[in-house]
Amino acid sequence: MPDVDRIAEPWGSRTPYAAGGQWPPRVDTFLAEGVSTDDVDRWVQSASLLHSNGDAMDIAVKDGRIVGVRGREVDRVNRGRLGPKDLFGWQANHSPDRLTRPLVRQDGMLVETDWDTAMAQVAGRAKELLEERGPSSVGFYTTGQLFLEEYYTLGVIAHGGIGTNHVDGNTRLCTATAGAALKESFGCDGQPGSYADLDHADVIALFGHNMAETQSVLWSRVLDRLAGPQPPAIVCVDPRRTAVAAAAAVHLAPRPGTNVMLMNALLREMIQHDWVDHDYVDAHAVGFDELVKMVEPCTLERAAEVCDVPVADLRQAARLLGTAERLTSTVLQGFYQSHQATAAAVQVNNVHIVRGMLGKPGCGVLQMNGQPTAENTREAGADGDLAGFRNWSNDAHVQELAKVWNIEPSDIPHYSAPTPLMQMMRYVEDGSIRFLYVTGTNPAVSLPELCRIRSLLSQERLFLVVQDLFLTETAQLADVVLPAATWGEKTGTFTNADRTVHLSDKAVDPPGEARPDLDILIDFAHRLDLRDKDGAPLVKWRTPEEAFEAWKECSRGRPCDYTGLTYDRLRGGSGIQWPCNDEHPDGTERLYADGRFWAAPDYCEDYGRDMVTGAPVEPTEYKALNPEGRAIIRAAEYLPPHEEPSEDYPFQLITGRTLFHFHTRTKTARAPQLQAAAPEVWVEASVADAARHGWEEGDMLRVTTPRGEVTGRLRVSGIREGVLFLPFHYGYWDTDGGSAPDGPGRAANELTLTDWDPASKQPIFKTAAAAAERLVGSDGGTAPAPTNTASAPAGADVPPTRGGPGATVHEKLHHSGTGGES
Ligand SMILES: Nc1nc2c(c(=O)[nH]1)N[C@H]1C(S)=C(S)[C@@H](COP(=O)(O)OP(=O)(O)OC[C@H]3O[C@@H](n4cnc5c(=O)[nH]c(N)nc54)[C@H](O)[C@@H]3O)O[C@H]1N2
Ligand SMILES: Nc1nc2c(c(=O)[nH]1)N[C@H]1C(S)=C(S)[C@@H](COP(=O)(O)OP(=O)(O)OC[C@H]3O[C@@H](n4cnc5c(=O)[nH]c(N)nc54)[C@H](O)[C@@H]3O)O[C@H]1N2
Ligand SMILES: [Mo]
Repeated sequence: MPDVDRIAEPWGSRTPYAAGGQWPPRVDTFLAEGVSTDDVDRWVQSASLLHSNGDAMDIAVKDGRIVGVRGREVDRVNRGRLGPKDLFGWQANHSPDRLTRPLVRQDGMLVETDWDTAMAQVAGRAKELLEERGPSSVGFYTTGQLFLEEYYTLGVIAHGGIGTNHVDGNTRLCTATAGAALKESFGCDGQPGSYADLDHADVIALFGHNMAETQSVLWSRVLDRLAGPQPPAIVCVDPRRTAVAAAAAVHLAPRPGTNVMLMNALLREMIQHDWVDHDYVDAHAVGFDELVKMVEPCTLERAAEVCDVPVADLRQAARLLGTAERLTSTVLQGFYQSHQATAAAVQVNNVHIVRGMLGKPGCGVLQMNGQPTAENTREAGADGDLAGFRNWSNDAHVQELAKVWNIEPSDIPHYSAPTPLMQMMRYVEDGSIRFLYVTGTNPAVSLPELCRIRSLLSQERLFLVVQDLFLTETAQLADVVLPAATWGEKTGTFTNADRTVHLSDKAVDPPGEARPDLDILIDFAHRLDLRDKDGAPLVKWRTPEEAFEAWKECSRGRPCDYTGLTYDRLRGGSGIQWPCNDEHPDGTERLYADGRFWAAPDYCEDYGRDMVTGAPVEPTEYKALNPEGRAIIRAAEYLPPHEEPSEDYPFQLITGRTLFHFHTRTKTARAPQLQAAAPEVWVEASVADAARHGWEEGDMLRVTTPRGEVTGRLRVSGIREGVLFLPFHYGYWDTDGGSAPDGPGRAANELTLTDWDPASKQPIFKTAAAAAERLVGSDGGTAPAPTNTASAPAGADVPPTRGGPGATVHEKLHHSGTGGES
């Protein structure tokens, strides 16, 4: 049983395996200092919360406190492995600065109060506004980090009770494009592929996805394939030299914002060589001819120029995609957070449709999620869509939902598409939304153009409710702050990026008076006296399990059918993939195995949108285009990014994440091993740009856009020339007392722009024009950036990132026929 420093070696020991084999187990355990396995009172089943991979784990409990975690060997997702955030992140639960009592604003200050007073204010203000201004004055902004039961309850309250169309999740910033791209191509959300496809693939292509850092356990699976017989070839499309790029057979590092051109050229090359499964396309798809026409002008030479990528590399990538026998693709923020997000993501679906590579082992497309429960936000309708992937523009779907909720169809807002978050913020700005209830997200750090966001969230006329664990940057602007229980302190289910449903059981009590989000939402519903059409309470459940049972009924007959699952079935073994029902009692590994899609006009979730204007496709138009419910090949023309470099702002700025932190760091900054690995913001620039400007590792740089500025030390990394990178984790809050040490000036979103993809409405975090200048020299210091990630130094001698004894993790390796210990 090796002991491994899992900050220094984030992916742990290798367990190589061959194509088509079973991924060998490896059980990772981390316990607090001084605690041994014998000391643990009980192990409570859960799954990881700090990304979308759904690594199954057991929580170790001793004397009513969480003292560690252990991976679950039986689970299909991770077979016992855990990533650095899984291993160390739980320590934040016990942070001394957790919120333990509700806070209300009095004479400008937030002061502690009791639950009754706080909730009376929340419900009271909502009622007043509903009477004076109607449902459109009320908005809800939630997350991808609560549980399914909580989203479903929130959706029932907002859509079924209050009747507002202003409901969205931070999934809008995250996986709105995953949902949109799946709807465009297959008529419905739902991940076609499965993680098990990685076991079979001979080519694995990652499009704008730094899997090594953002789904580190899934990357271990790829590394184990690479270390075994018949390794797959990796194709990486990313402007940074990530660990994925380093492992790739071909690394395309395009100019940010040129993904559609790149994809069109790859598709054109595939069509030219006739690497097309014509039988599949003829039988199961519409739109192929339009694609052929659209990509015709996009030669490799033209793409090489626009994307600034060598022709030979494009050719090699096209050959790999075109001749793979089993192709698995993943797509994430490098595609989703840009101006043609949906159009680009859809081209990856097109590669799979054109090659007939869907629904077979090794032939998956994974339009990834980012957050642990983002899938549930979308299924349950907390992102504004109607629960159960129902189509808001199909009256029959609205009627069906009204029946489930026992209300009138006219009570459910469906007169127009749901209001996306950035539009909700506009309504807050112009004063038509007067009440905003924020759960589990920190928009004062995570939304673009923070200067604007701060000013509109702190307006007098807006009543802002923030439900969180900590007094975040956003909570500090609130009128009422509600202390929530979190993972480990409440029970619920969640679904990862490959449709695997896990149960997370309560392990310990929440601190002080903190309450589960579900309880708070139900309390809110009762105080508003929301009722169904027979006068019974609209929200009829009290416990998570009752909420789950209610959700199951809502999901019945829909693609995300949960009717075959129970809490009991989810305990003890592996997570299970939906749909799980009478027809698929053990869940469903891959969708569309029979070439049949959920795209029939009367069943589909969405009729799609024009990917350039964003206008919804009319039902009649959709019926004419796709009467038989086939896969839809949607072609798109490349359009240049909206904000291009200029003389004043010569760089392209991209933002994103690093391995050791999660988002705005409310949890990972409170886990010492993770915080130490990346304690402060930094700026990345290329070797060529550093040389040109005479900059060196550790110099203090100021990065500016028309929206604001950020200062941080320079890391000269393997990023492409002309591009700067900033991690977006660092707000103005800090761990040493929740104050604002530097004030604004370190959050990447001071710099980003208010703009979005027309189809998915996902904001653009990955292309902005920026300037950079040196403020002071390095003085021998280095950037506070990890050395074993995409931020690895390109040349300078920087001490390697280590966790030390406090980061030692036990790994139990198995010796079996399929793999071995390294
Ligand atoms: N460690 C860690 N893991 C996480 C999270 C976290 O905060 N920390 N968050 C989770 C969440 S919610 C999400 S959404 C996922 C996100 O996971 P990822 O999408 O993998 O992460 P990002 O760093 O946002 O972006 C991925 C890559 O896109 C590249 N990129 C930027 N611009 C372009 C472009 O124009 N074209 C292409 N092709 N690539 C581009 C960047 O260089 C970056 O390496 O991670 C999840 N996992
Ligand atoms: N510049 C830039 N900006 C970005 C991105 C980027 O790549 N670049 N990525 C975007 C993406 S993909 C995402 S997902 C967003 C993430 O942005 P946010 O959602 O703002 O990030 P988090 O820090 O995860 O915020 C979650 C909040 O929920 C709280 N919380 C945790 N568990 C619970 C719970 O059980 N109940 C309640 N009530 N609260 C809880 C946490 O303390 C935290 O304050 O950021 C987006 N913003
Ligand atoms: Mo995300």
